[in-house]
Amino acid sequence: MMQLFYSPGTACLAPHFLLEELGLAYELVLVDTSKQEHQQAAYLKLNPKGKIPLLIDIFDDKEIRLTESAAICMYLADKYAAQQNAAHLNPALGSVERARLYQWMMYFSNTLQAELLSYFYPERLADNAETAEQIKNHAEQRVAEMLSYIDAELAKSDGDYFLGKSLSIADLFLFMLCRWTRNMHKPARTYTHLSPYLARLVQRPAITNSFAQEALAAPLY
Ligand SMILES: N[C@@H](CCC(=O)N[C@@H](CS)C(=O)NCC(=O)O)C(=O)O
Repeated sequence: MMQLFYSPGTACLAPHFLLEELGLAYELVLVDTSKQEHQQAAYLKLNPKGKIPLLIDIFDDKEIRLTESAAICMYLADKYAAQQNAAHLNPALGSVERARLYQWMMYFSNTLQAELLSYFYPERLADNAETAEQIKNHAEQRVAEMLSYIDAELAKSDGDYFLGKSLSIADLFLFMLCRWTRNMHKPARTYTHLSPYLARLVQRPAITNSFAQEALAAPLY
């Protein structure tokens, strides 16, 4: 059976939401980052980067070990969305919607997520606590600018979801990143268009089930 290695609330959340949306059978394997389990030999053997998440699946009778949250979402949607009657999660290859999906998945993962990692791990970018604090503050300001941009883009949607009328993996990925801003001075839930959008998403059974399975308590986003 497919396995998702997770630590509550981390970058495993988007793949977790997606596994639930797709209604797939999978096993959740806890690798608790708060106990440094991601740095222990057993996990490093599977994922030498020592990061969460990791997905293990069987592909053409061979085991595939996949890392990078966004890539895992794209892989799962490519492989399973049509099969699970959820083709809407993954617009057709070669379509304008698919191009827009690529654009947003890249922006979310290599720009917003990267900035959030600077916010959460500023000490890795600094030699002392004072500089780390500055880095954290600057990262928070840049995240706020990005959320303003995302909020304005969301306003252009002609439906309830980021790419229009259908839920896509971009929504699941963005929800995860928005959740990570919940303790900032200006969290994603306070933006005009993100506010009702996140409130709608959080009601999806796939999202509530994932939160329950990861034992995450309110505030959820
Ligand atoms: N780009 C990677 C980032 C993975 C990542 O940094 N995960 C964090 C949890 S959100 C982690 O493993 N942190 C533990 C550490 O860096 O020590 C992805 O999206 O999968």
